[in-house]
Amino acid sequence: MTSVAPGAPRAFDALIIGAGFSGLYQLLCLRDRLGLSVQVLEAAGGVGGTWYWNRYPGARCDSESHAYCYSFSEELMQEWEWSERYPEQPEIMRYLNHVADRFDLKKDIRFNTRVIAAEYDEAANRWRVRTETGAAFTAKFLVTAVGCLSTANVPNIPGLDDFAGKWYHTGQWPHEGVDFTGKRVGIIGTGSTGIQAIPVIAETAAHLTVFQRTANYSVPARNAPLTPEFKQWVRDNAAEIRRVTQATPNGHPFTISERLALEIAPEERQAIYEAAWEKGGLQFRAAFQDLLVDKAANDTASAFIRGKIREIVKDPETAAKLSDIDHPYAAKRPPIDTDYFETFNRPNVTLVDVRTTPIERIVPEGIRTREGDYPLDIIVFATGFDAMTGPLLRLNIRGRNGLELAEAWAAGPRNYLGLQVAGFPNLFTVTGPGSPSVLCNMPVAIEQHVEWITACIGHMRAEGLERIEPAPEAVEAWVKQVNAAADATLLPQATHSWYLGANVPGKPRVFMPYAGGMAHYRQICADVAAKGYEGFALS
Ligand code: N01
Repeated sequence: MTSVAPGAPRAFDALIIGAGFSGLYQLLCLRDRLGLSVQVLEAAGGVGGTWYWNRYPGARCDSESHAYCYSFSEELMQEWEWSERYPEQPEIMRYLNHVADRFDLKKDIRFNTRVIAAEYDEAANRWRVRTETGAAFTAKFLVTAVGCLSTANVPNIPGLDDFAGKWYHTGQWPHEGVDFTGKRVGIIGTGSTGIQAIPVIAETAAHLTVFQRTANYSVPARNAPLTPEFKQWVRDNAAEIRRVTQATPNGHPFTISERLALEIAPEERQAIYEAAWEKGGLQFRAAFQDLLVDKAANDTASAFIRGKIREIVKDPETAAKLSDIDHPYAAKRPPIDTDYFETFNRPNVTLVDVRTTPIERIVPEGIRTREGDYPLDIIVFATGFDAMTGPLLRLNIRGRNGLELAEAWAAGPRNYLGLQVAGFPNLFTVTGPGSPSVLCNMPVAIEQHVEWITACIGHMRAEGLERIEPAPEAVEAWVKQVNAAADATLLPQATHSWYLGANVPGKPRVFMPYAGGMAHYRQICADVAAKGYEGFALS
């Protein structure tokens, strides 16, 4: 479906913004389980959310495929078969299109429809939503399903407009792809995205220059095709996989060891790290229970990975730059990779440390650092996102009495359970800041939120209630809990991470996701509902 022309507002029971993992399932729940009239407004030309936009070379999920999917439908779990240990971007797009078609969702989604404003009309108890094309919609309930990492952060480096070559942000990658053959390419950023893209770009570029500001840990992904036996095991154990993902703090299908890193002999610990390194993937951080709470324990993991970097990278100077990491392991979102460190052994790859020799400007021919010029044909910005609050604030949401969300959150996000903001009745934010979201395997966090929101709206309809919003005291208490949960971990010690908003100049430094664990959070939300939506005002 294409964009709609301006005209009289179209009225629905609920509007959902976004057609990624969250929006699709929220549509299914509100429409098919509650019988509401629902419209999804989606800026992209298709379903997929983050996977629609992030088509950069090497884009692949770091969660294992058998858990990076919906678990609400046994039939869906049985009929879909993933091909590799980690799903690649095109395969995730096929999956989400399959889900959308299987449940007949697309007929209620308006694509190419970017929301530019949403305002609460108190007298009518309706949200009034406007799109870029001037179309208008109203609904009692507004659900944002806009993702946490969907607002590209292109750094404001002087001279970009004068660059004579082409430049791209990984989160807004052209659908037709980019041909690097024979080109001098520069990439800025060594987060999860850069670490995935760098080895793939290096394969075809004439030369790749990597501009690294903060060195990063990475563990091999060990991606591989799934065997027929494993696929069968997944089908046979679907219920158990679901149970494990719902019971673990991070929503992944593996449990975290009970062992403490410092309670065993160094040789035994080394052997455990070696085995985890060989196994690969995000479960490296599950090798010991205390890696994210005890700095001395974390130092052992950190030292192990730095040792691996120095072993893999042949040039000692490059190895030193790559292993000079300034934060605890996994305090920033830990990447996993396929041949990332190995790529620096290629003759066509150069590492530039822009912490010691900062980028001064972009010139027509390339990038100028304090040390000199790097001539380039293409610049790739793997510079991340205005995370968590960015996608919500750009919707220009106004609540009661015209209160802007940007104003309510001027000092950082403040809400209750990451689900609702005081002064914004009937607005629900799927995986909003203050919820586990990005610290969790996302589909697990999404299903929990969507099901909670659905049950809440179902309850309101059953009880004849019209409005729900959090009490200011509940917000106050939750913000404290979010801060306390973060402070009980090493996560805030990575002072420049996007979890803290530190990657976007001027953004308030507030630890945004809830770090108390998904399973614990699920229980808190269930208890709140069981106590008649404690902390919310319903009327
Ligand atoms: O972004 P990032 P990302 N000059 O913010 C650097 C998810 N994800 O797109 O650390 C120079 O992590 C910045 O440097 P520094 C995952 O949750 C998932 O890589 O700020 N450098 C950093 O190196 C992930 O965490 C998957 O000093 C600049 C990099 O750019 C999140 O998305 C795959 C700079 C940005 O790293 C974001 O990852 C990929 C500047 N002005 C991503 N500005 C899968 O699961 C920024 N940088 C598949």
